[in-house]
Amino acid sequence: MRRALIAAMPLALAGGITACDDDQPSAGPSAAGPSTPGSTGRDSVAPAAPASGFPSLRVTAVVAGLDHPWDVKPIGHGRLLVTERDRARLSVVANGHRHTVAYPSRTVWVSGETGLMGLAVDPRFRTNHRVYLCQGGTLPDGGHDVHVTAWRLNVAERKVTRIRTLVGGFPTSTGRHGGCRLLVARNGALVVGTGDAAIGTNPRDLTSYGGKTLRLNRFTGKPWPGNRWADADSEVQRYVHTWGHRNVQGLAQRADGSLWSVEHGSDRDDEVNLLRNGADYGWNPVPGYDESVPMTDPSLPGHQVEARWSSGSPTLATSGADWLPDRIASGWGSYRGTLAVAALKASRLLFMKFDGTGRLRWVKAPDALTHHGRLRSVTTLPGGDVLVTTDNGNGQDRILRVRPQS
Ligand SMILES: [Ca+2]
Ligand SMILES: [Ca+2]
Repeated sequence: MRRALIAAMPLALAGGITACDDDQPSAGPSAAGPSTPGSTGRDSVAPAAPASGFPSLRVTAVVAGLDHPWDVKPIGHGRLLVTERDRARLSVVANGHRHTVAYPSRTVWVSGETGLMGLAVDPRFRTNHRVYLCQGGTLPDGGHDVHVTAWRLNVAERKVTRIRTLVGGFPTSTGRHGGCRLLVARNGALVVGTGDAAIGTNPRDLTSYGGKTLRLNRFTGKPWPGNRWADADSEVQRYVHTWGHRNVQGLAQRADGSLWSVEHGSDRDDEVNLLRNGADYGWNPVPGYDESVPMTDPSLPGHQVEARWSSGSPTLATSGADWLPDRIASGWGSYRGTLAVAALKASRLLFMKFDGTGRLRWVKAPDALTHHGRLRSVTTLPGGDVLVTTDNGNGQDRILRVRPQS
């Protein structure tokens, strides 16, 4: 695992580091990364995917006419809730049609990669109608933050009413590296993945919300009692679940309960990480914002957790992710139980097979998901189909539904 990291070093030392960006619209499909994920980087140690057992995939558009959709979640009866980042628009999609939900879009601070981002639906939505949104905001002093707010969707699904802001004051700069992914874990905790706001000291500063995953009570907004530093003097530190991240763009919980994150690399090494309470993921881009440092730097004090998958160079700009069903009856064949990861720059969907210990076995990027441009978020539906959002802008974006063909 270490070998490929070292192999990537001369690139960094050669200077001329240009931060990949990540989230800047590029040339779309033509900007695709390597056609065979695993041809570079640490994943090269993984065996090739099995030669057979993969069903063909049927990809259909659920809805079109979106602009940078950031997250999509089912709310029952085939209906979907979707956020769009730059328009700061919240919508319900039903039967192929979209309607706008009344939501105070004007209060959202939209800048660069920040706007209306992560979305989570309460597990008890059917009775409490609660949803959670992560958005940029403007502070009373004119500065900006990123914060997470609980809302109630009315029965007609036409408007949301603010319940309370659960946690906020996440650092910002230009809007770059604003996070922000949400997940309600099966233990009931709300998990939040943040970005480092392109401020070098944030990831290792346990009194900053930047470059972390956080866990909190989704009703009270209080830090999750199981957090490693739940009793810390620092209010912020009580929320910290993991630290040393660059820009967490994906969160997913495996059937075994383990939590996984996805983040963008700098000019190399996008990462998929297996999250452990209190652990350090090794990003420390100082002094200033020095992106030539490794995505996981073991020379830092203490133990830094290596990624479970890393892109090597070039990056693919991996973003949202979700686990596929593990049931044989799901029809996913050899894809079942894989982590499906959307890639923006590489414009594809990566299916990553990890064994029960979390070791990478193989990666496969089927052709059926390489013709849709940049892909941002992945949501596995209760029935086993997968939703993927495109991120090409200009009002041309769609939510795609991916279904294995039997
Ligand atoms: Ca790392
Ligand atoms: Ca160390």
